[in-house]
Order: sequence, then structure tokens, then C-alpha cells
Amino acid sequence: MYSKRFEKETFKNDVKENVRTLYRKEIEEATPQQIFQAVSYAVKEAIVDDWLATQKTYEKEDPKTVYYMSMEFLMGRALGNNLINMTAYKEVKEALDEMGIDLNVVEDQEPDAALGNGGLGRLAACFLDSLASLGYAAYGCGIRYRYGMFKQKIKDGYQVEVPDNWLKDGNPFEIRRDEYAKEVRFGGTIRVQYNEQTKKEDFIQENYESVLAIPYDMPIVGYGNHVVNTLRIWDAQAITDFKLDAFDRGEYHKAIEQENLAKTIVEVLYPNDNHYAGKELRLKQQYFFVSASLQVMLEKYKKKHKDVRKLYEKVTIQMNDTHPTVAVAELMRLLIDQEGLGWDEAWEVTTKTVAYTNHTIMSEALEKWPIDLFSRLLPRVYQIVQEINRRFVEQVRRMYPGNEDKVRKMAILMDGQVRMAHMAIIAGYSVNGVARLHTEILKHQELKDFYEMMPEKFNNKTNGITQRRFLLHGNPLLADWVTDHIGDGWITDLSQMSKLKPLADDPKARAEFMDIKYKNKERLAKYILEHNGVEIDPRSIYDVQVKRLHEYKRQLLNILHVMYLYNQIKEHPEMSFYPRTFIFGAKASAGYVRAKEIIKLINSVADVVNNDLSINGKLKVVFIEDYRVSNAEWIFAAADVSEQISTASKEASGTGNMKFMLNGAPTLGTMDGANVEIVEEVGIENAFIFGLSSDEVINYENNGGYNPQEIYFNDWDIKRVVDQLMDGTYSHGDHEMFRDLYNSLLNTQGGDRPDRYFILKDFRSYAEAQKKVEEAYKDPDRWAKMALLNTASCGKFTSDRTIQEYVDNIWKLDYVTVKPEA
Ligand code: CR1
Repeated sequence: MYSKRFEKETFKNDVKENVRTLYRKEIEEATPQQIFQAVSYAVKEAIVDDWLATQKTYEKEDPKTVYYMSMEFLMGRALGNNLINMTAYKEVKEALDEMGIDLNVVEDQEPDAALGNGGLGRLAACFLDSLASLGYAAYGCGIRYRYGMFKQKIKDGYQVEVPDNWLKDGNPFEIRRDEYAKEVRFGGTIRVQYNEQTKKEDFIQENYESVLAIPYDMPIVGYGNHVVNTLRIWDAQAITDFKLDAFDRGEYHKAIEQENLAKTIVEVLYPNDNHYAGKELRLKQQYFFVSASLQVMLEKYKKKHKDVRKLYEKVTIQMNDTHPTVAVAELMRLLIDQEGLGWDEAWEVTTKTVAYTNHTIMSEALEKWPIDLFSRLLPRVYQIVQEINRRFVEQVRRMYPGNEDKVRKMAILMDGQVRMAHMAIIAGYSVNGVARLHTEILKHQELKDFYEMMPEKFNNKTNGITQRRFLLHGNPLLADWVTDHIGDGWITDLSQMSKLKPLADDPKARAEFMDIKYKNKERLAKYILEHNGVEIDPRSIYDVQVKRLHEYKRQLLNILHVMYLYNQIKEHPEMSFYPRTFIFGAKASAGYVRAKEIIKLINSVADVVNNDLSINGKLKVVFIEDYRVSNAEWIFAAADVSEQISTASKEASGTGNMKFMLNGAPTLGTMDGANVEIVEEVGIENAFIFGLSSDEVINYENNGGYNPQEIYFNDWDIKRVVDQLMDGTYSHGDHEMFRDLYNSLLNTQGGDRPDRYFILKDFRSYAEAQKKVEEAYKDPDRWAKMALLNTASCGKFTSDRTIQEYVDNIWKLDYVTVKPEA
């Protein structure tokens, strides 16, 4: 047994006691939410044993530690996952059963910790799981947003955003750590003063505003190894120790301002995925958590080590995209102003400590802060950025004499902006992309100049996902089936899934596999009926596209194709057609108008199609409200087809694609991101690939785009579908509702080329691939084989593999084992 605390009687008593002490109630009177809290506190006791043991081990062995800095950690629910990783899920389920409590219902009381938008934030969460499971010392560093990703309601087919008050009932797993509170300063001016003692200049910040950063620690439980790492997320509080006697008007105002700053800074997650909004508050958030995290990191390091010049031997910092890149200059500031290092010494330490991951080539996602904003908010940090830039520009001029174009393209400070990616690359000792194709595009297109100048920094780390959450927890039926056939080694070594491959030729195994899929489809059908009021048929093909809504991800292509199929079925009622359920789930950033129009279109098509009795239920369209980590687990388990249809070159990696594959859904996709590697692993015959290649897309882009009108006027089916955006078919006769979508496909708009994402260009090839899906599905043996082989070939896509590569090639961490406390 993992821990004595999970012995049935002990655990049951704990839960009862917790209900009494937390709520002064007997268990029979407790609400489901209260039972969730009581169960969580009982589990937390076991976690804390290991958390302490882990900290003691780290204390003793002093392993090198990674600080994974990220504005987003999309954790989802903790209870079920913690039980899974403590290998206590089944015992606890039984114990609760005996008390007449259903663990599923208990789990359902927990709000998702939705401190992230999409792939980038969920990747950070999977990475933490893998770091702990593999036995590496790691801190996740982030922000404890009071409001996470908004909850999505659909009203009249439109997205409505509802605040996500995820902390309202309290978060049982977190621990507030007042002892590590740190001050973070904004604004004011810098006075330079010669210091007689140090013989150096001191840089004194005056008239600044400041906040107190207070960390909350969340446990990150490794799988079955007693390692518990920490996700440290920062809350803000006003600094209130101003003297009452000096409480004149000015200080009063200042006090209130600081109070407001503290309140607003951690108030809410910016709901943008792959998009930079350039808001001052966002930069404040970035500096806030970066500065606090670095201060504690240095303090901790100095407790054990005298010489900060050797920091990089024990610490490495991974910057998750450019969001935490201000860490470069903040670390320089701390090393120079606080630790007294000279510039060169500080630069050596910094450039051996920080590393950068690029997650996108979408130009609208690039962070470029206006210099006036940046320098006003972070005056001392800005001076340091200037100096980094000055020295770098000198270096470029030395390497490329007379080539001022290089300077313009590569400098950090240019055209009144601070280009964060450039700072990250210049300072980072490693720069990585997140899938092979993406890294190649970085090296040869987007970051070409940097790659030429410093090729040794560039490397690829293809993303991965944790099988613990997305199979063991999310799909218990399939997890048990896999374990029955190949043992449970896959839980910590996903490459063992390949042992399933022979079963693809075993009719009994195939039947079992498809039976499990069917049960998962029933489970999802029930969820959809309860939550969305739509009835779907588990015998139909579940064709699923779940991910953030973004034009480049091309949900529009998917729904246009549904409109096309609907036309076909109406026109040829006799045509053989395998029933299909198109399932969508997607949040659109609150300010992303076109994305919201696409949601409306999907719901409008659903309305028409689902209510047309004449098509005999052959076609259903469902938009799952509030797509998030917790319902994603069920959706992946139930999917037949995985829609990964981004315009080639635009999706850096994708990670949903891997979760579908793990759960036995073949990919219908473009040769983009990690799809390329998925196809390589599973074989092209077990996927449905279509569309332009990334080279072709880039080629068009570099040569003025393509002309969608040519397609529109020559392909009658396409013209009809596009016209239906305007003729009122899906808008109760309203000709304006979808005009913008229509225009986006055919006309130049605000400098954007028509159909920038090649939807019409790829339409025919997509429709053909869809046809092949249908043919394949009609042959149950063939389909079962494909589905099974997807699961069997997913080994590469575990985040354990990704993390091991980061450890081996970038971070060089020490492996640690933790002995549980006796
Ligand atoms: C990419 O769009 C990738 C994740 C995680 C996203 C997606 O393809 O899987 O990152 N990028 O690497 C992003 O959010 C800000 O950029």
C-alpha cells in the first residue's frame, strides 16, 4: 500500500472527522461540495507526508532544480489525479463506496484550476506531472489568478463569458506561504549614487509603487514514487506598513493606489491564446511573478551556496514562451544591484541559467512592448535591457560589418519597441521549438538570422502529454484493457504501448477495443444530453474538433464541410451515408470577434441540421459548452476521428492530437505541427492526411497569397456553401449575420489577404479525406485495426519522453529518489 493513510478504515474515519471539524456536521448531513473538501483534506495528509519527505531529500541531496516559469498552468482538477498518482484511486473509491459515496460525484464537485488558455498552459501542467513522476526537482512558477479562464455559456448560439470564481469554496490542496512573501516594485525613477564602500554605483528606485507577492504552493504528485514537487503561484497583497503619523494626503492616496494595484494585478487571466494584446496590466503580471519567483529562488540558493557566480550549477530557468522573458533582465538586476556582481559576471550567470521555448510563429502572438510603457513601468529593468541591447548590437556589427539590416532585424530595441523574443534568444543558452517541423521553420524562416548567428542554441523538443491523466484517469476502461494485455509498465513508460501492435490482427482484441470505445461514446452521449440537451447516437461516427477557436485552426473549414455534406444529403437522399456526429468544443478569446462569429455559425448549422427530420439523423452537430480539461478527458476517450486541420505551418505542435491518438482516434489532419510525427509513428495508412504542405503555404505567403475567387467561381459545391453564409439558410433569413465570414474568404480586408488560412484551397482535399474516413469506418475490421494501432503507436508522445529530453539536452538535472517517511 502506498500510504497507511489509505487503509480503508483510517481513510473513512479521516473523511468523517474532516466533515466534523470543517463544517460541524455529521457526514450524512454534508453537501457533495463539503464531502469533496473533506475527502481532499484526507488525501492531502498523505500528500503532505511525501511532500515533506521530498523536501528533506532535496535538502540533503541538493539536486539541480528547474524553475519552469509560465503565465499559465492549466491544471484541471486535482483530486482524481492525485489519487491516480498516489496509486490509491481504486482503494479510495472502494472506501467511499462503503460509505455510500460515489467518487465520481465527489470529483465532479471540484472546479477546474483553469489558470491557462490552451495548449501552452496544459503543456506546462503535463510537464510538471512528468518532472515529478520521473524524479526531478522542479518548481512551477506562476500566478494565482482570482479568476481563471472564463466559463463559457452558449446563449442563442453565441458565446457568453462568465467569470470563473474557482476559489469560492476554497482550494483544499494549496498552502499559503507567508514566510516567502516578497516585495515587487513598479514605476518611479532611478537615482544613481556612488557607493564609497563598494566603489560602484548604486541604482536607487524612488517614488515607486509596490505590492507584496505571497506564494501559494500546490503539490505536484509524481506517479507512485513519493516525489511531490511544488507549483508555486503568487497572490498579491498591498503593503500596509506605512506609518500612521505620516498619513498625509499624499500617502493616503498612495496607500489606496497600492491597494488597487494589488487587487488588480492577479485579478484575472488574459483569455488570449496565441495573441498578444499589449496591455500594461499584463506586463505588470509578468514582472510581478517573475521578480517574486527569482527573489525566492536566489534566496534559497544562497542558503546553501556562497557563490552566486555558480548559480547555473544548481538552477536552471525555463521560460515558457516570451511571457516570462523579463526574467532575463530581472535576474541581471538582482545579480548586479543586489548581489554586487559586475556586468560580465552577471551576464555569464544569466546566459548559463535561462533557456527559452518558442510556441508559435503566429505574428500576432509576438510580444513587443512599447518602450515608453516598458521603461515607465520597469525603469531599472529597462536600463538593463538597453545595455543588453547595446552590447548585442555591437556584436552584430562586429560579425556583420556594414550590414545595418541585420541590426534592424535582430536588435531587442527597435522602432520604439522591446522585442521580447529577441531578448529571450540572445540571453538564453537554449532555444527550442515544440515539434520537429516547427523547429525547422524557426531555424530557416522566422528566426533565420538568429539561427545563423548562434546555431548551437537551437534544438527541438517535440511536445508530449501525460498518459496518467489522459488515459489512466480519463479512460479507465481502456487503461484496464491495456494493462490486462501488456501489464502496467506503460503508466511510466509509454513506449511499451507498442506491445499492443500484434493485437491489431486479433479479432477478439479488436472487438474488445471497439466495445470500450462504444461505452465511452455512451458516456459522452450522456454528458452531452445532460449538459447540452442534445441527443446523439453512439453508433454514429464521433468526429471531434476540440481546441481553442482560432482562424488558423480552421473550425470554419470543418463547419463549411458539414454544410456541404448537408447539401449532399438533401440533394441525394438515396446516397449511402454513414451517420456522423460532428462535435465541437472551443472557447474564443473574449475580444476575438471573428472567432465568436464562427461559434455562432457552428451553433446555427447545428440548429438547422439537428432539427431537419428529413435527413433521418444522419448528421448531427454538437457544440459542447465550456470545453475544459475535465470534460476533455471524456471527449478524447469517446472520439472516433481527431480533427487536426490547421493551415500547414501554423500549428506549432498541437497536443490534443496526441491525446486523441492515445485514446485510439485516428488523425484527420494536415501535415502540420506534431501531426507530421504522429503520421511517422502510426503510418500514413492509419491517418487521413490532406491539404497544402507547409512549404506550399509559405510559398504562397511569400508571393502574395492565392486567389480564392478562382476556386469560388469554378467549384459549384464550394460556391454554394460559401453563398449559404449570405443567403439566410443558417440565419433565419438574415443576410448580414455571417457577412464577415463570407468576406474573410473572398475579399481583401484591412490588409489581410482573402482566405489567409487557405480554407477554400484545402476544401476539396479535405472533403476527399473525409470521404475516406467514411469508407474506412464502414469496414469495422479495418477501422478497429487503425484505431488500435493509433493507441499502440503513441509511445513517443508522452511528456515523460519530452521531459527526459529537456533534462538530458538542456537542463542537466539530477535524478532523485524519495524514501517515504516510515
Ligand atoms: C501552440 O499553438 C502548441 C502549444 C504548446 C501553442 C500549440 O501548437 O501545442 O503552444 N502556442 O507548445 C501558444 O500558445 C503562445 O503560443
